[in-house]
Amino acid sequence: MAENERKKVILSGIQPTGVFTLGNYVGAIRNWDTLQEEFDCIYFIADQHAITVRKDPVKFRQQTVESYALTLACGIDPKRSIAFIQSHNPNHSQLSWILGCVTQFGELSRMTQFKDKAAKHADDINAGLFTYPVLMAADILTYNADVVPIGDDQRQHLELARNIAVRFNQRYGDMFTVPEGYYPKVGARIKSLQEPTKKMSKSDDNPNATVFILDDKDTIMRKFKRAVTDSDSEIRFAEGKDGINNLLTIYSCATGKTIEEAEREFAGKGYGEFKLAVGEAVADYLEPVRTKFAQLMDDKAYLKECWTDGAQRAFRLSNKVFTKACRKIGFVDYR
Ligand code: ATP
Ligand code: LTN
Repeated sequence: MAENERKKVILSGIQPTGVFTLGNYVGAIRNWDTLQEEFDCIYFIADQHAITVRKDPVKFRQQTVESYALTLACGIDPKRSIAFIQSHNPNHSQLSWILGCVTQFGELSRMTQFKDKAAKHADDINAGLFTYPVLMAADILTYNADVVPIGDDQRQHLELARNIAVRFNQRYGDMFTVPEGYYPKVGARIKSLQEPTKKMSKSDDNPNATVFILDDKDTIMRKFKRAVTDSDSEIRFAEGKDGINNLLTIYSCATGKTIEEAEREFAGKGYGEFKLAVGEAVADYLEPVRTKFAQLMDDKAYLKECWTDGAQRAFRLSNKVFTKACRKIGFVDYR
């Protein structure tokens, strides 16, 4: 790389809404880890996004700390990357206000996640739930991030962030980098083990639907044994075989084998045997994360040191962009 060429900036966030799932890990976080080699990476716990749904403060604080520890346990190196907690850097919400003024009501009304969450929490359809994608755009644009690794469900939000960046640039002159999404080829949408047409989600009410990355081996095996399949008996990836397709995808992600290799390995074998093999593979795959998490949670002082340093570095970086955006729109300079 030439000296004057900057490394690309990668940025992503995850909500501290509970223990991360196998879906979060495969669809997002394990890619965050690999990308650290090549890029300048910024990763954060999106606690401001999480309060769009009502939370118990004590539990929420604990979950935010655990989520931060989990990202480190999943391989994020707080020295190589900037790893912090969103609310520790005020520039996100400051820029969000500005971006909200170039975002249309109609655009936000079309967000499917808003419609889903509004239906699910009909007694609390707050303004934050509605403007959430603007805050997400600010998260990304305040660092001029080039690439955003996310799962498939966040595609629409990223598209909006791109539109906001383009519109701002047209109105006020070149300012923001228009970010690209980075979606894993396999595993961009891991499905629920119980309803394999739905995505695997942290907040699913059915405890057998979701594998959490801190589940012990017995729990993982039990969940896979109960996974919904189909009335056919062939282990192959095909239209209409959602349960088996999901298990093949999970097996492929956990072992590094391709879907075709997995199909060959299990040709002629029964669903029961296959489910056990997927369970074993996932338990082995997640074991190092559990061990590392336990070590990190034993050292709160270290965690605090990491997120404080992360927030300071994040603030310095984002402040350059934020200050420039303020000038562009005509706010009076005071520095
Ligand atoms: P919630 O159930 O609270 O909505 P979630 O499980 O959808 O949570 P998020 O914090 O919204 O998790 O997502 C974190 C990251 O994980 C995002 O990049 C998202 O795209 C990705 N992700 C979430 N669920 C899946 C899934 N089932 N498969 C692949 N990636 C996923
Ligand atoms: N909205 C995302 C989390 C998130 C995010 C971001 C992801 C908040 N800000 C910026 C990428 C970039 C979610 O719920 N998964």
